Amino acid sequence: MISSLLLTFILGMHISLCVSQATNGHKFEIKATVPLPSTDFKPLFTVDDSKAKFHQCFFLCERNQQCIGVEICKIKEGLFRCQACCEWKKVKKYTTLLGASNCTYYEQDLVYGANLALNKTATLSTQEDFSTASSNAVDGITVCPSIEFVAASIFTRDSWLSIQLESTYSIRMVVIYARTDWHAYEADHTRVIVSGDNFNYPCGGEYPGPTQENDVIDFLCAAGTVGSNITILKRPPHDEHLTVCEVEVFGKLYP
Ligand SMILES: [Ca+2]
Repeated sequence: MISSLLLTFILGMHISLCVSQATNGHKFEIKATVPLPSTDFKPLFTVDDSKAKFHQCFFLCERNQQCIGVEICKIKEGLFRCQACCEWKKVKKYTTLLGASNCTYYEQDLVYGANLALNKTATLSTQEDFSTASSNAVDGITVCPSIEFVAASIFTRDSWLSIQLESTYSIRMVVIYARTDWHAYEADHTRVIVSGDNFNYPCGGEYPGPTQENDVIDFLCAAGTVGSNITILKRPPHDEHLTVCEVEVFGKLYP
């Protein structure tokens, strides 16, 4: 039970290094014992409270489709901060050493199934170069060391990349792979929109960057996000390229 997990860490000065915990069908595993950098995720919500109430944070997380994990940090004696993860989050590996810091990040062990975007039809608002075709975003190649591997728009504003899934799905997560070189920043300032019929659903909020080489960004969709079309929308303050290496989409056939 989650209460045993919390009790373990409440009783110690440091958060316990249990490998994993199963709670009501949700399995949380420790993924970091250092604070998650603020540039690596956007929390769904933050709660500062006494340690006695942290079961509420896990409770709320388990009932929120967007919530894949919970970071708990000891701010000072008797005051803890819970950050529920996430609107979006970079996929990274972090230190998991006992006593590395006063923070522990737990993430659920989730299975998302097949990539719905693979080899589907994709469209770019504009195309930077003959080689930077929209199809490069859905070809299954997730390592892009140079321009001929990527899907890229011209240098402008409000560029977009659209992927037609051919059927309607309840969308759970959209993943953007950045370029594998110093141009990775061209994935900054992106939003994900799921659309179908007359409805548009934002998924994961705005991702501002900064994007580094090899970054992979998960956009988590709220419950009820349904559609047949995925749009990666670029909203930079200045002209920029929209460049991605790959986009993956996960969900279930709807209804
Ligand atoms: Ca690709």
